Amino acid sequence: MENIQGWTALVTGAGSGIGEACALALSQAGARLVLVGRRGEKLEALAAKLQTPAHPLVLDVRSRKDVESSLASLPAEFAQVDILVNNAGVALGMDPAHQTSLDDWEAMVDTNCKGLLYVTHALLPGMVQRNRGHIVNLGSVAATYPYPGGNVYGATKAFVHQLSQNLKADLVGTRVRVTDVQPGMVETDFSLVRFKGDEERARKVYQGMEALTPEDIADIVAWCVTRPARVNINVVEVMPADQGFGSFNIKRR
Ligand code: NDP
Ligand code: 8X3
Repeated sequence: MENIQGWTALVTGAGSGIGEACALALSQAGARLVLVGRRGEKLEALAAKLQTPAHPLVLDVRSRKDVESSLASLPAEFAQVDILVNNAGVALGMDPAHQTSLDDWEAMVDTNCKGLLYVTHALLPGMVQRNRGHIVNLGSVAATYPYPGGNVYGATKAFVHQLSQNLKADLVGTRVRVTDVQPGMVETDFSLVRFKGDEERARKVYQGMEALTPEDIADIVAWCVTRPARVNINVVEVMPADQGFGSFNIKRR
């Protein structure tokens, strides 16, 4: 088992949901944490709960300039990032493609794809140089299974999947690992954000079924990064027992 005691982990979107649970789990496993997100108060509150040193970093991953400068000037004790959890991500809207806002599409691409790239590009060379690292990307079942209204959100997660596989291809022979964790329904603020603060609509998504918890996903992330160094978990797809697959949607006339 890989002992990550004293390693440095950077989690994007650490202020809530899956990111927060991952930060807690990695701290419990002994890692110091860089906590990235846009709401400083959430990051500060989490830092106060962790048992290991933590550095809250207010940062919008969509800003290439800010990502580059912030990650190049991390305090010395957090500068050598060993574990990157690319978790920050959004789904915005669930309307059919011809009725969506281009701003929403662009925000999803900017966050889920480009933001993830900026952070990865900043941290990967150091991991390779030190010959130690693990990038865990938060993908989704939406990368594989289409659903009505999933249009660009699913496409961004397909990007995350293929990028993860291609990073893995480039990193063969190094001790830098890459994992794509693809959850189904996890009860977080995800749907509240997707439906722009409509609490009633967000609640209905998880009504009458038992969704996964952020801790379920954090448990998987912690398991992936603590496998022996020779083991690379490429992909983990996970759904609630209460979630399954739909049939083809046939329009009959
Ligand atoms: P949350 O909305 O709780 O978490 C998303 C986090 O990302 C927030 O903490 C948010 O913080 C942060 N974030 C969003 N945009 C940015 C940005 N531009 N820069 C920095 N941080 C940002 O939802 P989840 O925990 O559910 O989502 C986490 C990841 O898991 C996402 O990538 C999502 O796509 C994925 N996922 C979620 C599933 C689910 O059912 N919940 C299923 C499959 C995958 P802040 O607003 O403060 O910046
Ligand atoms: C989130 C899971 O099914 O809502 O990525 O798209 S789903």
